[in-house]
Amino acid sequence: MLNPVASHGALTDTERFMFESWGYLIIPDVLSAEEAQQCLEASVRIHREAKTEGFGQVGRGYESEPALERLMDHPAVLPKIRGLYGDRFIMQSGWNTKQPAFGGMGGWHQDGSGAYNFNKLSFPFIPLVQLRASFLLTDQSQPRMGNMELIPGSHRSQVPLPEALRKEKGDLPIGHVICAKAGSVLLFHNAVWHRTYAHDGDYDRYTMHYIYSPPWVKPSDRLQNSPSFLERTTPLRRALMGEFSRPDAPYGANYDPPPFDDGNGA
Ligand SMILES: O=C(O)CCC(=O)C(=O)O
Repeated sequence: MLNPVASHGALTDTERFMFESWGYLIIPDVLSAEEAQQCLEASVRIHREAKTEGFGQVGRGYESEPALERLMDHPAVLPKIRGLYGDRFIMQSGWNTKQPAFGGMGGWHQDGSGAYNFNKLSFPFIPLVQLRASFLLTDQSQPRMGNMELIPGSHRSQVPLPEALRKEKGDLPIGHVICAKAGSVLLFHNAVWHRTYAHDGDYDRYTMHYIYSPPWVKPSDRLQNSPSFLERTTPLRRALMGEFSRPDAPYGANYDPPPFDDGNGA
């Protein structure tokens, strides 16, 4: 199977071309087995706390779980976000999703917002507004392990996915079931058609999704940042939470970029 596999760290020209062509990249071995296990245990805790039943999404887990907080600015992934966005962006949300044991096929969709959908910004070429880094926390190296399934290049399709396919959840010869180990990251464009694939295992599958957006997009997993989280987290993470000061009216004259470790922010 062809795979748009990317390395850790800075976005290369080849990776940029792959991302633009397919709409996603797969970054293997971002987390060690031990780190993935810690994040998995954290995921179980936050879903238990939130009392999710069946398929469920819990936001803000990075505030209470240090293992998940560390993924917000992971050095294997954050440089790819910078490579695609430049230096000024925020982490718009962090959602932890559970695909339950023996969970069925999810519905095909593009990411967006019911309140003001992204296809109102531009159609058919929907802009990059939510760049998602999905950390796989359970093994998904074979199909039917609650994998993500994406349609390569569909973020550039001039026609929507036929309604019949979306309703019936049928298979599609161009659906790419992402097969990767726990600790791998899938990085994808909001407009790529995707769905959660079936899960035949007798255990719950967890994936931690971080969504990065331009700085003028409102966060979607929180109405306000947690003051105690801001107080104890790092300056870079505070900036990613949208905590920066602007010199004037919204974004007119720019603002200082987040304090990236390499000091190269422009
Ligand atoms: O974790 C998953 O299975 C993906 C969920 C999904 O497609 C989404 O949140 O848009």
